[in-house]
Amino acid sequence: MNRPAHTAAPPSEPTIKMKDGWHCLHLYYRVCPTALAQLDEKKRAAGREELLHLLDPARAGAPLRLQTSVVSGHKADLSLMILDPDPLVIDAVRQSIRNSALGAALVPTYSFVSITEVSEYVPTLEQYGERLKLEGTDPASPAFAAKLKAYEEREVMMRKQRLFPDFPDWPVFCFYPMNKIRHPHANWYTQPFSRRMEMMTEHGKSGMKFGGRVSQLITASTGLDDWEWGVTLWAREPAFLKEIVYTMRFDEASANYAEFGPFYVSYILPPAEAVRHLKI
Ligand code: 76R
Repeated sequence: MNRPAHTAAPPSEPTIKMKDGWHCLHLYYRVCPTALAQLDEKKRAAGREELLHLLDPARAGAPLRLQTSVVSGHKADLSLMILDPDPLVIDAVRQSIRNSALGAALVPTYSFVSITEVSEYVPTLEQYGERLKLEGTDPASPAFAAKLKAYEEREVMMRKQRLFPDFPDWPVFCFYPMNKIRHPHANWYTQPFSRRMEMMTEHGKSGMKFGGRVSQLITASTGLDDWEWGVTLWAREPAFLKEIVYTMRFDEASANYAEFGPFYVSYILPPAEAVRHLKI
Protein backbone atom coordinates (compact mmCIF):
# COMPACT_ATOMS: atom_id res chain seq x y z
CA MET A 1 0.00 0.00 0.00
CA ASN A 2 1.24 3.46 -0.89
CA ARG A 3 -1.29 5.29 1.24
CA PRO A 4 0.21 7.19 4.18
CA ALA A 5 -0.91 5.86 7.55
CA HIS A 6 -3.14 8.29 9.35
CA THR A 7 -4.01 8.09 12.98
CA ALA A 8 -7.61 7.76 14.03
CA ALA A 9 -7.81 11.04 15.91
CA PRO A 10 -10.08 11.19 18.96
CA PRO A 11 -13.04 13.56 18.50
CA SER A 12 -12.02 17.14 19.20
CA GLU A 13 -13.76 20.53 19.25
CA PRO A 14 -14.45 21.64 15.68
CA THR A 15 -12.13 24.53 14.82
CA ILE A 16 -10.77 26.52 11.86
CA LYS A 17 -7.50 27.15 13.69
CA MET A 18 -4.38 25.14 13.08
CA LYS A 19 -3.19 23.36 16.20
CA ASP A 20 0.17 22.15 15.00
CA GLY A 21 1.17 24.63 12.34
CA TRP A 22 -0.07 27.79 10.64
CA HIS A 23 -2.32 28.78 7.78
CA CYS A 24 -0.44 30.48 4.96
CA LEU A 25 -1.59 32.88 2.23
CA HIS A 26 0.35 34.36 -0.66
CA LEU A 27 -1.35 37.41 -2.18
CA TYR A 28 -0.52 39.28 -5.38
CA TYR A 29 -1.91 42.68 -6.38
CA ARG A 30 -1.58 44.92 -9.39
CA VAL A 31 -1.77 48.70 -8.98
CA CYS A 32 -4.56 50.08 -11.19
CA PRO A 33 -3.55 53.51 -12.53
CA THR A 34 -7.12 54.43 -13.51
CA ALA A 35 -8.47 53.81 -10.01
CA LEU A 36 -5.50 55.68 -8.50
CA ALA A 37 -6.11 58.68 -10.76
CA GLN A 38 -9.67 58.89 -9.48
CA LEU A 39 -8.51 59.50 -5.90
CA ASP A 40 -7.79 63.09 -4.87
CA GLU A 41 -4.45 63.58 -3.12
CA LYS A 42 -6.06 63.72 0.33
CA LYS A 43 -7.87 60.41 -0.07
CA ARG A 44 -4.82 58.83 -1.67
CA ALA A 45 -2.59 59.92 1.26
CA ALA A 46 -5.13 58.56 3.75
CA GLY A 47 -5.24 55.29 1.77
CA ARG A 48 -1.45 55.04 1.89
CA GLU A 49 -1.50 55.50 5.68
CA GLU A 50 -4.20 52.85 5.99
CA LEU A 51 -2.20 50.44 3.82
CA LEU A 52 1.02 51.06 5.76
CA HIS A 53 -0.81 50.36 8.99
CA LEU A 54 -2.30 47.12 7.61
CA LEU A 55 1.10 45.93 6.36
CA ASP A 56 2.86 46.70 9.64
CA PRO A 57 3.74 43.32 11.21
CA ALA A 58 4.10 45.05 14.61
CA ARG A 59 0.56 46.51 14.78
CA ALA A 60 -1.96 45.13 17.27
CA GLY A 61 -3.91 42.24 15.73
CA ALA A 62 -1.42 41.67 12.91
CA PRO A 63 -0.96 38.09 11.73
CA LEU A 64 2.10 36.41 13.25
CA ARG A 65 4.02 36.66 9.97
CA LEU A 66 3.52 39.34 7.33
CA GLN A 67 6.01 40.12 4.60
CA THR A 68 5.80 42.71 1.83
CA SER A 69 7.69 42.61 -1.45
CA VAL A 70 7.68 44.30 -4.84
CA VAL A 71 7.15 42.02 -7.83
CA SER A 72 9.18 41.92 -11.05
CA GLY A 73 7.29 41.71 -14.33
CA HIS A 74 3.69 42.27 -15.36
CA LYS A 75 2.09 39.44 -13.36
CA ALA A 76 1.75 41.70 -10.29
CA ASP A 77 3.19 44.71 -8.46
CA LEU A 78 2.81 43.92 -4.78
CA SER A 79 3.27 40.59 -2.98
CA LEU A 80 2.25 39.67 0.56
CA MET A 81 3.06 36.48 2.41
CA ILE A 82 0.99 35.97 5.55
CA LEU A 83 0.94 33.23 8.20
CA ASP A 84 -1.13 32.78 11.35
CA PRO A 85 -2.87 29.98 13.27
CA ASP A 86 -6.22 31.68 12.45
CA PRO A 87 -7.23 31.91 8.78
CA LEU A 88 -9.61 34.78 9.54
CA VAL A 89 -6.78 36.88 10.99
CA ILE A 90 -5.04 36.31 7.66
CA ASP A 91 -8.17 37.05 5.63
CA ALA A 92 -8.77 40.23 7.61
CA VAL A 93 -5.68 41.72 5.91
CA ARG A 94 -7.16 40.94 2.50
CA GLN A 95 -10.60 42.34 3.35
CA SER A 96 -9.14 45.43 5.02
CA ILE A 97 -7.04 46.21 1.96
CA ARG A 98 -10.14 45.82 -0.23
CA ASN A 99 -12.15 48.03 2.12
CA SER A 100 -9.46 50.75 2.38
CA ALA A 101 -9.35 54.00 0.42
CA LEU A 102 -6.84 52.31 -1.91
CA GLY A 103 -8.99 49.18 -2.29
CA ALA A 104 -10.10 49.87 -5.86
CA ALA A 105 -6.52 50.67 -6.88
CA LEU A 106 -5.12 47.35 -5.67
CA VAL A 107 -6.44 44.69 -8.02
CA PRO A 108 -5.97 41.09 -6.83
CA THR A 109 -4.19 39.07 -9.53
CA TYR A 110 -3.21 35.84 -7.78
CA SER A 111 -3.48 34.10 -4.44
CA PHE A 112 -2.36 30.81 -3.00
CA VAL A 113 -3.79 29.09 0.07
CA SER A 114 -1.76 26.54 2.02
CA ILE A 115 -0.79 25.29 5.46
CA THR A 116 2.57 24.58 7.03
CA GLU A 117 3.55 20.93 7.47
CA VAL A 118 6.46 18.67 8.22
CA SER A 119 7.00 16.50 5.17
CA GLU A 120 6.53 12.75 5.59
CA TYR A 121 10.04 12.41 4.13
CA VAL A 122 11.86 14.17 6.94
CA PRO A 123 13.67 11.23 8.55
CA THR A 124 12.86 10.29 12.13
CA LEU A 125 15.77 9.80 14.52
CA GLU A 126 15.54 6.03 13.96
CA GLN A 127 15.52 6.40 10.16
CA TYR A 128 18.50 8.76 10.40
CA GLY A 129 20.38 6.17 12.49
CA GLU A 130 19.61 3.50 9.87
CA ARG A 131 20.96 5.80 7.17
CA LEU A 132 24.18 6.37 9.10
CA LYS A 133 24.65 2.60 9.41
CA LEU A 134 24.06 2.12 5.68
CA GLU A 135 26.63 4.84 4.98
CA GLY A 136 29.14 2.85 7.04
CA THR A 137 29.16 4.59 10.44
CA ASP A 138 29.70 1.98 13.17
CA PRO A 139 26.68 2.15 15.52
CA ALA A 140 28.98 1.43 18.49
CA SER A 141 31.31 4.36 17.67
CA PRO A 142 31.33 7.76 19.44
CA ALA A 143 30.97 9.33 15.96
CA PHE A 144 27.63 7.56 15.52
CA ALA A 145 26.35 8.81 18.89
CA ALA A 146 27.56 12.35 18.16
CA LYS A 147 25.92 12.43 14.73
CA LEU A 148 22.66 11.10 16.14
CA LYS A 149 22.69 13.67 18.94
CA ALA A 150 23.37 16.50 16.46
CA TYR A 151 20.51 15.33 14.26
CA GLU A 152 18.18 15.10 17.25
CA GLU A 153 18.80 18.79 17.99
CA ARG A 154 18.60 19.79 14.31
CA GLU A 155 15.35 17.87 13.87
CA VAL A 156 13.66 19.85 16.66
CA MET A 157 14.73 23.14 15.03
CA MET A 158 13.75 21.93 11.56
CA ARG A 159 10.32 20.85 12.73
CA LYS A 160 9.76 24.23 14.39
CA GLN A 161 10.94 26.10 11.29
CA ARG A 162 8.64 24.06 9.03
CA LEU A 163 5.54 24.53 11.22
CA PHE A 164 6.14 28.01 12.66
CA PRO A 165 8.60 29.55 10.24
CA ASP A 166 10.72 32.62 10.81
CA PHE A 167 11.48 34.59 7.66
CA PRO A 168 15.15 34.86 6.76
CA ASP A 169 16.57 38.34 6.42
CA TRP A 170 17.33 38.03 2.71
CA PRO A 171 16.03 40.39 0.02
CA VAL A 172 15.12 38.07 -2.86
CA PHE A 173 11.80 36.25 -2.75
CA CYS A 174 10.31 33.64 -5.08
CA PHE A 175 7.01 31.79 -5.00
CA TYR A 176 5.56 29.09 -7.26
CA PRO A 177 3.10 26.25 -6.87
CA MET A 178 3.84 22.66 -7.87
CA ASN A 179 2.39 19.17 -8.20
CA LYS A 180 3.80 15.71 -8.25
CA ILE A 181 2.39 14.30 -11.48
CA ARG A 182 -0.08 11.46 -11.84
CA HIS A 183 0.49 10.47 -15.47
CA PRO A 184 0.01 6.81 -16.42
CA HIS A 185 3.71 6.58 -17.34
CA ALA A 186 4.98 8.51 -14.32
CA ASN A 187 2.73 8.51 -11.30
CA TRP A 188 4.29 9.68 -8.03
CA TYR A 189 1.36 8.28 -6.07
CA THR A 190 1.78 4.73 -7.32
CA GLN A 191 5.41 4.63 -6.21
CA PRO A 192 5.99 2.77 -2.93
CA PHE A 193 6.98 4.90 0.05
CA SER A 194 10.53 3.49 0.04
CA ARG A 195 11.08 4.74 -3.57
CA ARG A 196 9.57 8.14 -2.81
CA MET A 197 11.74 8.40 0.30
CA GLU A 198 14.83 7.56 -1.78
CA MET A 199 14.00 10.27 -4.29
CA MET A 200 13.19 12.86 -1.63
CA THR A 201 16.43 12.06 0.18
CA GLU A 202 18.33 12.77 -3.04
CA HIS A 203 16.30 15.97 -3.34
CA GLY A 204 17.06 17.00 0.26
CA LYS A 205 20.78 16.42 -0.23
CA SER A 206 20.86 18.48 -3.41
CA GLY A 207 18.92 21.26 -1.59
CA MET A 208 21.25 21.31 1.38
CA LYS A 209 24.12 22.31 -0.91
CA PHE A 210 22.39 25.70 -1.09
CA GLY A 211 22.58 26.22 2.68
CA GLY A 212 23.45 29.85 3.44
CA ARG A 213 22.36 30.95 -0.06
CA VAL A 214 18.72 29.88 -0.37
CA SER A 215 16.16 29.11 2.29
CA GLN A 216 12.97 27.22 1.38
CA LEU A 217 9.55 26.79 2.89
CA ILE A 218 7.28 24.11 1.44
CA THR A 219 3.64 24.61 2.38
CA ALA A 220 0.97 22.03 1.67
CA SER A 221 -2.07 22.84 -0.45
CA THR A 222 -3.57 19.49 -1.49
CA GLY A 223 -7.29 19.99 -0.90
CA LEU A 224 -6.82 23.72 -0.29
CA ASP A 225 -5.78 25.20 -3.63
CA ASP A 226 -5.26 24.18 -7.26
CA TRP A 227 -1.75 22.78 -6.75
CA GLU A 228 -0.35 20.35 -4.19
CA TRP A 229 2.42 22.50 -2.69
CA GLY A 230 3.56 26.07 -2.55
CA VAL A 231 7.29 26.58 -2.85
CA THR A 232 8.58 29.73 -1.18
CA LEU A 233 12.24 30.56 -1.61
CA TRP A 234 14.29 33.35 -0.07
CA ALA A 235 17.70 33.98 -1.61
CA ARG A 236 20.70 36.01 -0.61
CA GLU A 237 21.23 36.95 -4.30
CA PRO A 238 18.93 36.65 -7.35
CA ALA A 239 21.30 34.34 -9.26
CA PHE A 240 20.94 31.70 -6.53
CA LEU A 241 17.25 31.32 -7.39
CA LYS A 242 18.01 30.35 -10.94
CA GLU A 243 20.80 28.08 -9.77
CA ILE A 244 18.73 26.16 -7.23
CA VAL A 245 15.69 25.69 -9.44
CA TYR A 246 17.86 24.61 -12.37
CA THR A 247 19.93 22.24 -10.21
CA MET A 248 16.83 20.62 -8.73
CA ARG A 249 15.36 19.92 -12.15
CA PHE A 250 17.95 17.13 -12.32
CA ASP A 251 16.80 15.45 -9.10
CA GLU A 252 14.79 12.37 -10.04
CA ALA A 253 11.82 13.64 -8.01
CA SER A 254 11.72 16.82 -10.13
CA ALA A 255 12.89 15.48 -13.46
CA ASN A 256 10.34 12.65 -13.60
CA TYR A 257 7.52 13.69 -11.32
CA ALA A 258 7.22 17.45 -10.83
CA GLU A 259 5.19 20.06 -12.65
CA PHE A 260 5.18 23.74 -11.84
CA GLY A 261 2.78 26.68 -11.95
CA PRO A 262 3.61 30.34 -12.46
CA PHE A 263 6.77 31.74 -10.89
CA TYR A 264 6.64 35.08 -9.04
CA VAL A 265 9.89 36.84 -8.20
CA SER A 266 9.88 39.82 -5.89
CA TYR A 267 12.16 41.94 -3.74
CA ILE A 268 11.43 42.35 -0.04
CA LEU A 269 11.05 45.92 1.18
CA PRO A 270 9.68 47.51 4.34
CA PRO A 271 6.06 48.53 3.56
CA ALA A 272 6.84 52.28 3.44
CA GLU A 273 9.57 51.69 0.85
CA ALA A 274 7.39 49.31 -1.15
CA VAL A 275 4.57 51.88 -1.25
CA ARG A 276 7.02 54.61 -2.33
CA HIS A 277 8.51 52.32 -4.98
CA LEU A 278 5.06 51.48 -6.37
CA LYS A 279 4.24 55.21 -6.51
CA ILE A 280 0.92 54.60 -4.84
O1 76R B 1 12.86 19.50 5.26
C1 76R B 1 14.04 19.18 5.00
O2 76R B 1 14.97 20.00 4.91
C2 76R B 1 14.31 17.74 4.74
C3 76R B 1 14.60 17.41 3.32
C4 76R B 1 13.55 17.97 2.35
C5 76R B 1 12.23 17.55 2.16
C6 76R B 1 11.50 16.43 2.87
C7 76R B 1 13.76 19.07 1.44
C8 76R B 1 14.93 19.78 1.36
N1 76R B 1 12.61 19.26 0.69
C9 76R B 1 11.65 18.36 1.12
C10 76R B 1 10.35 18.25 0.67
MN1 76R B 1 12.38 20.51 -0.88
N2 76R B 1 12.17 21.85 -2.41
C11 76R B 1 11.17 21.82 -3.34
C12 76R B 1 11.50 22.77 -4.38
O3 76R B 1 12.52 22.49 -7.79
C13 76R B 1 11.89 21.54 -7.32
O4 76R B 1 12.15 20.35 -7.53
C14 76R B 1 10.68 21.79 -6.48
C15 76R B 1 10.70 23.00 -5.64
C16 76R B 1 12.69 23.37 -4.02
C17 76R B 1 13.45 24.43 -4.79
C18 76R B 1 13.11 22.77 -2.79
C19 76R B 1 14.26 23.12 -2.11
N3 76R B 1 10.54 19.79 -1.26
C20 76R B 1 9.86 18.93 -0.44
C21 76R B 1 8.51 18.79 -0.93
C22 76R B 1 7.38 18.02 -0.24
C23 76R B 1 7.22 16.66 -0.76
C24 76R B 1 6.25 15.87 0.09
O5 76R B 1 6.12 16.08 1.31
O6 76R B 1 5.63 14.99 -0.54
C25 76R B 1 8.42 19.55 -2.08
C26 76R B 1 7.22 19.77 -2.96
C27 76R B 1 9.70 20.16 -2.27
C28 76R B 1 10.03 21.01 -3.30
N4 76R B 1 14.28 21.26 -0.48
C29 76R B 1 15.12 20.88 0.54
C30 76R B 1 14.79 22.43 -1.05
C31 76R B 1 16.00 22.78 -0.34
C32 76R B 1 16.85 24.01 -0.63
C33 76R B 1 16.21 21.83 0.65
C34 76R B 1 17.32 21.77 1.69
C35 76R B 1 16.70 22.32 2.95
C36 76R B 1 17.61 22.77 4.02
O7 76R B 1 18.83 22.69 3.91
O8 76R B 1 17.05 23.28 5.03
